[in-house]
Amino acid sequence: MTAKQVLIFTECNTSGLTWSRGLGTYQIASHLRELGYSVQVVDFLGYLSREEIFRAIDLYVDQGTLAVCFSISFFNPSTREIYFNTDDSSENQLRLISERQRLIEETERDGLPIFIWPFDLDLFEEVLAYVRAKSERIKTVLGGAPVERITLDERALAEVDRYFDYFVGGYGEEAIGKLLANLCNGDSDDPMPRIMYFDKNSRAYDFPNSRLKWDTSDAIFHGEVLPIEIARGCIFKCKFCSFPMNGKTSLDHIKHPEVLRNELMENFERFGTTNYMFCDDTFNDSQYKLDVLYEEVVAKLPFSINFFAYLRLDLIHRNPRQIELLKALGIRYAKFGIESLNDETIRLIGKGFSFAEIEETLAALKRSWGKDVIVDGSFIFGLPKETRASLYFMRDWLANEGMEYFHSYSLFPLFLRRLKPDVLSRMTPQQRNQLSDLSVNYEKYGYQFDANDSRGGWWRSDIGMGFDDMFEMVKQVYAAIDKHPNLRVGQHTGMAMHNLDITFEEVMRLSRDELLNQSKISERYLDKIRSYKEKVIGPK
Ligand code: B12
Ligand code: SF4
Repeated sequence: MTAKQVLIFTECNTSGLTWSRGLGTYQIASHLRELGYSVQVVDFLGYLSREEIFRAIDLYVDQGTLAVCFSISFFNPSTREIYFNTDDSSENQLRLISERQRLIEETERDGLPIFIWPFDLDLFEEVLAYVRAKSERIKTVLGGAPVERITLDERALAEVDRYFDYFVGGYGEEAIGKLLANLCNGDSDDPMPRIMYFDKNSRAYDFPNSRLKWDTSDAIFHGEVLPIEIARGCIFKCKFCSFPMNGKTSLDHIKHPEVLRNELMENFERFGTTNYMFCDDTFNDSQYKLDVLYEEVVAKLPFSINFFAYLRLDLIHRNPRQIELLKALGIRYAKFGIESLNDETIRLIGKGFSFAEIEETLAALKRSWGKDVIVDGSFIFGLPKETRASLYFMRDWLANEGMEYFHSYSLFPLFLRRLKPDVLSRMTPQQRNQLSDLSVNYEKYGYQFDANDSRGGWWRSDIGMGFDDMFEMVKQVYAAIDKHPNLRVGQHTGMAMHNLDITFEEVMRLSRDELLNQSKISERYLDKIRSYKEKVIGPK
């Protein structure tokens, strides 16, 4: 037993079909280990039975534990069901895997925010009581992407407030470091605030020199697809987007090339990893970053890498050299946040080009990338300045011509949060900073909410259409392309298929249905989860 222990429960990024580790959890764990804490991550929370959660607590929590944390960026609605299952038979577990996949798909396609408190709260109380029985001093901490949203929403906060001693919103290295130091020192004269937000002006955490060092206790599989950050933040500030480090200056927060080279080399040598999820909000937001990454990192590695990344298509249009450069870097799964096909809308939200230029750039990509890259298009139905005609046009174009360029789509109805003026006026500038311009000024953009509608995101706009109409269009596009021969298991899910030993060539060759029907995906997934559990919480 050491006196500086931390346990982090998390749920990896899962589409129900396959998984990849969520970067944020392990980034926090790696940072804390560097500070001298002994940290155990227990992942795949949604696949642990009640008995297994208690076993993990027995293994990793004792008198020396400072905090039990929950990292919830990728918690999903299906996490709930599994707790009540003690039946570990393959048949039952496979049923649960497909149930999980159905629930995730349904929730994502409903355009609901992905954060739905996944625990059965009675059980969660039992879990916390079990933790506290080990030592009254242990603190509980909630971290991860939805924390800002929860803490800014009175109703959401009220639901979970009593379970956590501390909430950390946004990038959390600085806050958790201070908090644990404070707990170690028993510093009751200088207590930490219960709710802490990331301060984007702070330079206390030296990101460019930081690296994510995986620990043996993380139980990384051989050849596992790993997440990595090349840079943090995004130089743009689109009207609908509220990522914590939007609008940064262009060369800020980029990791130094030798740090990246070392990270990639070490992952290769220890785990044989060559496949990555690039977690940058916009990977191609800086030409300098791409050039340095190629010249100083990738070209100097004794192996080549493959990766998934979020990209902006207008930047490729402005700088077509990126097409070949991205290919040389190793892009395999490209996800483009295009959002709209209506020129006025695109201009207003902050992605400045036209529909004609979109088509032109997609055609250029197709010519160059061909069968080497799987391309995903991400669109939002219902953004400002859309007209009825432009929305129907987008629906029809995506359902037909679009599939000549894309292998998959991520489609969403616009989700707007309704913020009451009194809540807004009570927010600190730091809290306001966590919101998109569209959520703060929705009236200015022509949206209204029904005062009696308790659901929060169900808006209507000045064109007489609302959230439900947008959701309907999303469903129509998905239904229209469901059997399209060009449809692939795309974006991050395609990349994560490598974790089930399915290669890029297979994902590219087989239509989505063929891949899902032929590859015994659930069985492969189940094998991996069992193997993870055995390594981290031991056999039954
Ligand atoms: C990269 C990324 C992905 C990658 C993840 C790759 C991987 N294996 O990690 C991929 C492409 C797979 C992905 C998929 C999805 N994503 Co995503 N993704 C992101 C993105 C752009 C960056 C996340 C990231 O890694 N950032 C870098 C790390 C360092 O930051 P971080 O994860 O936030 O971690 C920090 C803090 O959260 C905090 N923290 C985290 N854990 C803990 C724990 C403790 C104890 C503490 C103190 C602090 C702490 O400290 C960390 C380090 O600073 C974010 C947007 C954003 N900028 O946040 C969206 C985001 C996380 N994704 C989101 C969503 C919705 C999805 C999808 C559902 C989208 C979809 N429909 O397909 C899927 C998830 C599928 C699923 N069901 O699991 C949402 C999550 C919303 C939420 N949970 O409320 C976000 C916030 C985007 C958004 N729209 O708002 N995503
Ligand atoms: S939508 Fe994309 S490009 Fe725009 S601010 Fe957000 S991350 Fe940056």
